[in-house]
Amino acid sequence: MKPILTAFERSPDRGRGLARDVRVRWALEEAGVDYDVRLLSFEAMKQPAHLALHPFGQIPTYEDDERVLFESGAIVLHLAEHHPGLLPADAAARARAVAWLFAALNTVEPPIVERGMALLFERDQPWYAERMPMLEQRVDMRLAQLSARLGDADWLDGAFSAGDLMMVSVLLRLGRPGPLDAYPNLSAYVARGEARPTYRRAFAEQLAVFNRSADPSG
Ligand code: GTB
Repeated sequence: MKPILTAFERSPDRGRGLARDVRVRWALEEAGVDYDVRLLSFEAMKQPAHLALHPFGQIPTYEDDERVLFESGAIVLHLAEHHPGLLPADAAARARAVAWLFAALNTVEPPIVERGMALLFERDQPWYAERMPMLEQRVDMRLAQLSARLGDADWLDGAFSAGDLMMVSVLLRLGRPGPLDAYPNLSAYVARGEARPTYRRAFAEQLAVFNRSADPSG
């Protein structure tokens, strides 16, 4: 059986590639694994059939002959561990690549999500104007640190790895124009990730899903 990924039937980002199935699609493309997609409405995500796969009723999930996984980080790590190309062979370098994957998810993504949620859902709140500079500053602090570490390297630690795949995916959530513009090396880093044919295929696949949902006759 081909692995099955779950994704939004109609992504609220309107095909901008920001939902977390895209990072898994990208990892599948990097791994050279052909896959099927089960598309879900918000309602279907909360039904028992999907809750059996994902305790929080979200996408993405990943199923193959032997396992069902949820959490985009766990899925990407699983793919990276079982296919060549996303983790270095050397044990110490491998551990560092995994550390970058966790850093993307646990250190860099949370302030980015917090800022994104405020921009989307809190604009009408009386405290929005007061809170926003703090959220921007938290994102900027991480970008400054990441920029200093990346320097003029192409990738975070040697060759492209699952850590870069996840970091680029997370940074893409900032949108452009946006906070990345102050960091030319990070902007170039994200552009390098996006330029990979594997990312382009992953992006195109999710966009095709959105376009079909917007025009089911087309
Ligand atoms: N920690 C989990 C993981 O990494 O897999 C988080 C999974 C998650 O947040 N899934 C979201 C979801 O299923 C979709 S990706 N939400 C539905 C729900 O919780 O009921 C998050 C997302 C959603 C929308 C946009 N957007 O429109 O721009 C971007 C990202």
